Amino acid sequence: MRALLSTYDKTGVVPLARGLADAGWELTSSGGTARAIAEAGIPVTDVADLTGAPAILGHRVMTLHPKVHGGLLADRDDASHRADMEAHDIEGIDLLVSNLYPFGSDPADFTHGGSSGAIDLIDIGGPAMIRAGAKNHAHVAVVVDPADYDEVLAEVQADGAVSAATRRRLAAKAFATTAAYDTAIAAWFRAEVADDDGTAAEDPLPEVFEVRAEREPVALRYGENPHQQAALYRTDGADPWWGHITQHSGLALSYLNLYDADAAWLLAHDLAQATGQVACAIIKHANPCGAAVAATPAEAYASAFACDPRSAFGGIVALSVPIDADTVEHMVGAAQADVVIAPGYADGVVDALRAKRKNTRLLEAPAPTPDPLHVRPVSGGYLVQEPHRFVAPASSWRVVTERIPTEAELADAALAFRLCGWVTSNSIVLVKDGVAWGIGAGQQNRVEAGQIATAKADRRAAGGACASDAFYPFPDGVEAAAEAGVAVVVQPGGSVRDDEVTAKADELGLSMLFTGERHFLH
Ligand code: 93A
Repeated sequence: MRALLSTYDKTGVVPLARGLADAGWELTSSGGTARAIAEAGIPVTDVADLTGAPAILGHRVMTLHPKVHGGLLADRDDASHRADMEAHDIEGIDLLVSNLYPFGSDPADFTHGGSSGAIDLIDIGGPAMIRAGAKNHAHVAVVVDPADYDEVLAEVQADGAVSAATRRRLAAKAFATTAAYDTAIAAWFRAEVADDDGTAAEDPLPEVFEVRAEREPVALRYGENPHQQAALYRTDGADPWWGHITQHSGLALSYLNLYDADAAWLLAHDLAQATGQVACAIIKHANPCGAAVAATPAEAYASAFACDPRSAFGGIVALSVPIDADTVEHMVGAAQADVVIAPGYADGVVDALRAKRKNTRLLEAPAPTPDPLHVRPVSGGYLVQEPHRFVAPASSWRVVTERIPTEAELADAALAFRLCGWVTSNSIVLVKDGVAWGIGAGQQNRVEAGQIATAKADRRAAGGACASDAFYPFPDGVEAAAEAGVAVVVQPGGSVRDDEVTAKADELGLSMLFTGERHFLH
């Protein structure tokens, strides 16, 4: 049995080679991989000795040879293939172990065979072998992920070969990997071309978008976690905002980048539309860690960032209006964002941001269009509902306490309640003067959501508003709000203990509003 090993990421390759050699397999390997294996004292043939052709063109042509591809593609059950193998002295390859040049990483860090630069990060020989072996999975096992080495070696040690079922599974993974690799390259080219001629990439993105999310250094490789494969699909007939992105700078988009960018984009637009002001939202793990409305983008950004600077690191920043030079001054001094998304960038802004944060993905996107339905997967199916929306206007809310809120408090209450609807339940949001100062997200009880919001706000919401996405079942939630120093509490109402909760608000000198509308978000 013969294995061909050609890996850029050499993780685990030596123990795998040793195991294969111990099981009696012959090993062939490309230059650097062969060196690593030979240095460990394991017998290995350099692919150049197999082909009789040295690596040429600065290693651009190394494994691209009929003896390699013949060995990978030959159907050993086909007499004519066997005759060709015989005639051309081709030996079958039973196992291919390969992973690719880290396209999408910094070209300055890449030197391989004397070549460097973005173009030379495009691996040609590796994908060709992977696709060839995966096509011929009836005879060849293709391993593209060091995480699969142990399982493959165990099968070899137990049975002398890799099973047909494993070969099939590995082939599917192999094609997913090369597809993701090529879509990352295509995305990079699209951005380069748009950059060159100064136009936005006008073509909508392809049906299957370039997201098989990202693993550094190989772009667009996985889903929420590295062991999950992923892709983004467009619903038939939908024309989502992300289909019209122009990416001005930064790394390729990952699964979570897109998920969080969607949340940020929808929230920024909803707040802008609801308040008539400029809105900024900063998202981490699908929840806002900052949100503000203001007269200018610089002010909105600075306020949103001030909410929770620690959490904003690596976040997704969305602004409802184009980003101007003033905003950039705040941004370059603030924690790095993974993604910035805006309807546009003033002259020089992209260059200024790119110079400071070359990895940050700078996206220009049209306004989001509402989906007619909200679809969420559950095991074996989908839950479908009308999309989340706010129906009851603030004018319909009821003051239930002795104290009546002021106009300014009402405005803060309206923003806080709106925001609460965009925060995973149970959620409590504290707002003062158009800025969220405390966001408590995703807690299993409302009191702790309030405590988190109160701690984060650190008295900065004093005199402002506290919103709860659902009713307070007990008076203790109102006590947490009072500790934040807010003047008004806004909540749906509807608990069997509404009287007790209202009495507590009266006792603490707070105003309280019932909206009559719950805004759970899961
Ligand atoms: O430059 S290439 O596209 N030309 C090739 O013929 C080729 N064959 C394998 N890159 C090629 N590879 C890649 O080299 C593999 O995909 C792998 O990432 C890397 C392993 O090279 P080495 O063994 O010399 O470290």
